[in-house]
Amino acid sequence: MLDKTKRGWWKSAVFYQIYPKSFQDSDGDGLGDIPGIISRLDYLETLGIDGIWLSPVYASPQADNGYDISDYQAVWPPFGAMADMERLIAEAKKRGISIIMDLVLNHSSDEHPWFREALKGRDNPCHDYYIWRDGTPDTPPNDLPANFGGSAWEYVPALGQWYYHQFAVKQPDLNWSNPRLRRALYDMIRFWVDKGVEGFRLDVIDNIGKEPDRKITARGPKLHEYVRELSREAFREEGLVTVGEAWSADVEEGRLYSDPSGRELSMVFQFEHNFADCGGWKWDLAPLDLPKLKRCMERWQKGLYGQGWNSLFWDNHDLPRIVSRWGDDGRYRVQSAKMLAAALHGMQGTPYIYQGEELGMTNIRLPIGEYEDIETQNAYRERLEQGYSEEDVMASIYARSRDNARTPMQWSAEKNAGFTTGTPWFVVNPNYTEINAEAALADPDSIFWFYRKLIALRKEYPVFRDGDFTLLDPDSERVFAYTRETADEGLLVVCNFTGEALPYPLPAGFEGAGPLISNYPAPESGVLRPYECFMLHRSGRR
Ligand code: TEU
Repeated sequence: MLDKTKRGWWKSAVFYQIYPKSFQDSDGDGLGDIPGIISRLDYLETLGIDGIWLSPVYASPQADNGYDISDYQAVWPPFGAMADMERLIAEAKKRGISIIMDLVLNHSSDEHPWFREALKGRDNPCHDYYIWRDGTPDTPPNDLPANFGGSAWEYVPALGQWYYHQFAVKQPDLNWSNPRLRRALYDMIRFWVDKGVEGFRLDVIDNIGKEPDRKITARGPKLHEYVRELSREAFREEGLVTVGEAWSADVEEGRLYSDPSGRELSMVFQFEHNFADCGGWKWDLAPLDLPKLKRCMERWQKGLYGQGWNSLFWDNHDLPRIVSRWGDDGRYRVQSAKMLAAALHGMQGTPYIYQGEELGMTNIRLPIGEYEDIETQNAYRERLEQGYSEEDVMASIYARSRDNARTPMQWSAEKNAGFTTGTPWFVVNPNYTEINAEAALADPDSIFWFYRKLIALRKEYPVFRDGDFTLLDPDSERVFAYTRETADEGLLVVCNFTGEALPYPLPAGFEGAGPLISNYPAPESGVLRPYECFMLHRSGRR
């Protein structure tokens, strides 16, 4: 168990993300819930993780699966009661697992009492908690688009005003320039800290300083001032871990968020690597550009070394399944899932495992009517309007829809993958009969046990946390290899990103180094087999 009284304990930690709706149902209503999570804590303890990032469980009309909050201090009843949340925090703590809650501070639901009050009139004290501009129904204040399609402005006839929403119409943006609003948010955070929550993931934190009149959405001029105040006022405890989700962050911004002085957050959660297979935005498919991915990783590894802290992740609830994306979810599913895990977990940063990633869960393909996600549905309509063919649009959705990550967790080969005894809220991937936790636990060569070993290695060898990073053979389009070095240790990570066997001479300095982990039974000198990966470890600097 990690000693969480140690400063910066989260630098040696591995977190696991739970998307509550799809994790485990306990009462047969087809929706995952908090008692269901509690029943799976032993499984997570076996995996060896140190904390859970819990996607939102707050009261919500669920227009965006809980990222539209109508009461920050209540649990959505289908997920359970406040007492269940308290039990989850306590039961997790017993197993050395911290609960990290998801804080959506950029916007609320339009069903939040603040917004309902705001609608009552311009003089209402809550009116200024949101962002309003006067106008007539036919002309929005400007042409800023919402992330989920359409205009970012919505007209309210009774007020003769438009309100700003960066995401769905039902997610009005909060006005961070109002000090009373900020205070109300800090008080709400303290409520959860007092309940024993040990950290927070901050949803789209890069948007809170927006200035819509100047068309600045992310990285507004007051962003870091706000983050520092938030940190001072709400995150006072030394041990709290705080994670800033920032799609807009480059390395320089990453350093600000995660400045080791602690004046902002513990770490940044950024997405630059996620664009290594995109023509432009996420729907524009391109083959993986491995040299681009490696250069991106190198930039972050070097840029934050000693000057900040990064999150390491392939998957989350907004991204497709990595084994389907950059691995091979057919013949080499097991090998490639392990290879991708090794490539990521060898780097500096705090790794996040998204539920089912440790089983090698895969993407799905559905008729458009069966997708649940608001972003997917809106993108489908908009891309058709923009003139893309139906076939193109569906190819993008199969590859990139957020729903790829949101199918129920596959626990066993029983009905509905053991997720629910009722009717699941969202389709279960039919491959659950083969890919499931029960089968993985029973097979010593499974992806699950490989992840467990990676997590254990990070705790055993300080080089995982401290080593500096050197990218080997940057231009190779097939192999991702790097070293990590401290004064006392050397680590070599080699990953074949292809389904072909390749000649591969061992880089100098690692002859005779001990094997730590690999996805083939025994090494074969001079070649890398399809999706082969291995890590070698050496004591002492070369
Ligand atoms: O995501 C931030 C965000 O920018 C995403 O909406 C992103 O544009 C999209 O997922 C790319 O596919 C966070 C949450 O993680 C996401 O689930 C929420 O929908 C969003 O904020 C709004 O709260």
